[in-house]
Amino acid sequence: MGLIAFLKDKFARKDQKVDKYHEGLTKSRKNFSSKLKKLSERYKTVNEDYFDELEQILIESDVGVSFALKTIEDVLNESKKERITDPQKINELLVDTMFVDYAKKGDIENDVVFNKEAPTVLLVVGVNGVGKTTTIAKLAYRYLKQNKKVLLVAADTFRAGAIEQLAVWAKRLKVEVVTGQAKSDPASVAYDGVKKAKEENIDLVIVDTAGRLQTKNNLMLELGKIKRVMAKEIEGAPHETFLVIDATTGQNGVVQAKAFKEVTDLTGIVITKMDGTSKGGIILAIRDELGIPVRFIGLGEKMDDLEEFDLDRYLYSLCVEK
Ligand SMILES: Nc1nc2c(ncn2[C@@H]2O[C@H](COP(=O)(O)OP(=O)(O)OP(=O)(O)O)[C@@H](O)[C@H]2O)c(=O)[nH]1
Ligand SMILES: [Mg+2]
Repeated sequence: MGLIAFLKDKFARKDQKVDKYHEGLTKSRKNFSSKLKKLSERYKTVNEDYFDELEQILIESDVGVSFALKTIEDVLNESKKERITDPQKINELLVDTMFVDYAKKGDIENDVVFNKEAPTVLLVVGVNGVGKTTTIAKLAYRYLKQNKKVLLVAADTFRAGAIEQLAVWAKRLKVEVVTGQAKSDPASVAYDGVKKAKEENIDLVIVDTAGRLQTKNNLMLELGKIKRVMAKEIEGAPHETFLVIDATTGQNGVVQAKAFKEVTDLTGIVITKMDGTSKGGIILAIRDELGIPVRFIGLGEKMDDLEEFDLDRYLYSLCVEK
């Protein structure tokens, strides 16, 4: 059974919740699967032009040029081998080829793994305005629902209003937040946060940081300091470092991820604003070029608009009209 048939079968079952993904990825689906369909309707059998157009559709959905070229080459070889010339079959082969590598890996656990002995510390980084603070609120909401004790730390002392923004979320979520003075050293706020977490048996500490352009060296180095002071208080902290990327920035997100990866150990990526982009292929580009797992995706501005990344749900939502 091809992958699309498998996914249709899987998500036809009522217990498989896919609605939020499907809705959030509407723009991406329209861009990708509708274009594939239109293309297959214009050709009776495939030829070189067909593959060129297919490649263009892939690139336009932001899977990254190298991933697009590699995929098309694989599809071309496979279609020759199997003597497939029917455009619709080629499209199915394309989807299979794009995803078979990832699908083979099986279900990957993206949830935060909690320490048993000490608080788990999660540091959230990224460039300006990508959705770090909102994602933190969403993550806090998620783990509060699982009865975890959560503490927020406002280590963005740089942007006016940032502390207040996190404090407003904290109030709404009914969790405590550790803050410092505006313009004070973010590392010292981070230190106060983990110290308090240790004293109060907190399960999860989420540390918000200022948006920083990957080209600003001093700000990038500041992340190292924040990490060092936290590790002094809790062994191995931060246990998770999530880079937040705005899906609407397209390939620039890959550039950001590469730069952050150079200066700090990232354990995961959160892709936000998937609901606002037609270029949902960015997830594949990130996975292909960086090898860092996409752990969560943001599908809106509300507290519950965060979903664990799940390959099957993603593929289904990108490729299948219900
Ligand atoms: N549609 C949509 N909007 C989002 C999502 N995540 C965040 N936003 C919006 O993006 C804007 C910026 O979000 P913030 O959380 O303040 O971003 P930030 O990275 O903390 O910004 P700085 O602290 O200034 O660097 C806000 O208007 C959010 O509501 C998402 O998944 N979907
Ligand atoms: Mg922020």
